[in-house]
Formats: sequence, structure tokens, C-alpha cells
Amino acid sequence: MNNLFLAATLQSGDYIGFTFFLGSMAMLAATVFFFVERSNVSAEWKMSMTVSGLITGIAAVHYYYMREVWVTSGISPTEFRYIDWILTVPLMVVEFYLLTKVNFQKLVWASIVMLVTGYFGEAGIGPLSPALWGFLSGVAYFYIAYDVVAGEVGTAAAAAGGKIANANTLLTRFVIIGWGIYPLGYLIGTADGQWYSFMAGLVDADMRDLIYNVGDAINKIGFGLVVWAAAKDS
Ligand SMILES: *C/C=C(C)/C=C/C=C(C)/C=C/C1=C(C)CCCC1(C)C
Repeated sequence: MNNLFLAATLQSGDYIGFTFFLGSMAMLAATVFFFVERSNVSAEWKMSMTVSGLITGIAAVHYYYMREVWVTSGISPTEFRYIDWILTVPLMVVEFYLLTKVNFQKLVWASIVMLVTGYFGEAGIGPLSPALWGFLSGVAYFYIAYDVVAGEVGTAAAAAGGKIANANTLLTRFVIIGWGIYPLGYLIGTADGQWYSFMAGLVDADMRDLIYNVGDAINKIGFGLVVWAAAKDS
């Protein structure tokens, strides 16, 4: 059987599998939208639109692979997941730079720390427990959230005012609420044998992928739409 037929092995009732398919299609559609709309915004917003399209485009390709892993093996595609994130999350940070022109190096490093420690925790690599890796990841996450709300980026956006400030406020909501749901998926997925193993009793460990899939769709497409709306407004 070739891959085309394997893709058809999505089982009825495999709701998590559904979200992998939905994810790949939604990311693809969003990518087309952002690149087409790029020609309908003024020059200073074109780079932001390009980055929005890259974020969903990279995710669309990863979702294609993740869907394949899921429907053929039922295994959580942790490696593809984190490779996607390590490419797309720094690009999301770049969106803040394109709005505010505040140097983005610290935020890019923080996002890399957040994701590498998260990967070690999920893959069970290195000397720390998943809880400790997750804690380190959480510290980096809070640093990013603080910076975009009240740190350098937040201050610069407020000073710029107008649609820059508005767009920044909307993006920070995604970071606080939208990104905030990922640790929940992490706790569910790594609960087995940990002190928070009660989480495993509440929901199936597979729910991790449902949370990540829904989170990615909201955050990646939502980020791009905020940028697009601000650009259309100009
Ligand atoms: C498009 C992908 C996005 C926006 C991914 C964001 C991922 C996170 C904000 C992950 C955060 C994590 C923690 C804060 C602690 C536990 C480990 C992670 C990596 C799940």
C-alpha cells in the first residue's frame, strides 16, 4: 500500500485523528489566504503577512506528516511536533518585532529554551524529570509573556499607540490564553509515573494531541488574522 491509501485509514471515532486532518487543511488554507492577501496591504505590512504565511505554511507541512504518524501508528508525533514549534514559535516572536521594532533576540532565545526543555521532558531525555523540564520551560514562557505585556515589547507597543498598540494587545492575549493551554497538554501527556499522575486518571494521555492541535490552529491562524486585520486597517 502506498501512502495515499494509508492516509485513508482514519477510523471513525478517532477524534484526535480528525483534528490532525483538520489541522493540515486549515493551515494550508490560511497559508494561501495570507500570501494572497499580502498584495492587498500596504508596503510596511508585507513582511508581517509573509511571516504569517510562513508560520501556517510550515505547520501545514508538519501536520501532513503528523497526521500520517497518527493514523498509521496511533503514536503521538512528538518529534515532528517540536520541530514544527522550534521553527514557528520564533517566527511568532518575530511578528512582535515587526510591530514594535524592539530587538527580538532575547525573545527568540527564550522561545528556544521553552521548547528544547519541553521536548526533553516529553521525550524523557536528560537528567531531569518531566516536571522539572516543564518548570524550566514554564519560566521561559512567563518571561516571554511578561516581555510582550509589560516588558520592552509591551512598553514600545503602548508608546506607538493606535493600531500597533491594539494589534500588540490582541497578540498578547494569544500568548497568555492561547499559549497557556499547551502546559495542560504537557501535564496530561507526561503524567504517567509522575507526582501529578492523577492527571492521567482524569483524561486519556492521548488528549495531549487534541489540546496541541486545537491550540496550534487557534494560535497560528489567529496570530496571522490579527496581523492581517491591523494591516487592512492601515
Ligand atoms: C504554533 C505553536 C505554538 C504557539 C506553540 C507553543 C508552545 C508552548 C507555549 C509550549 C509551552 C510549554 C510550557 C510552557 C511548559 C511545558 C512544556 C511546553 C513546551 C508544552
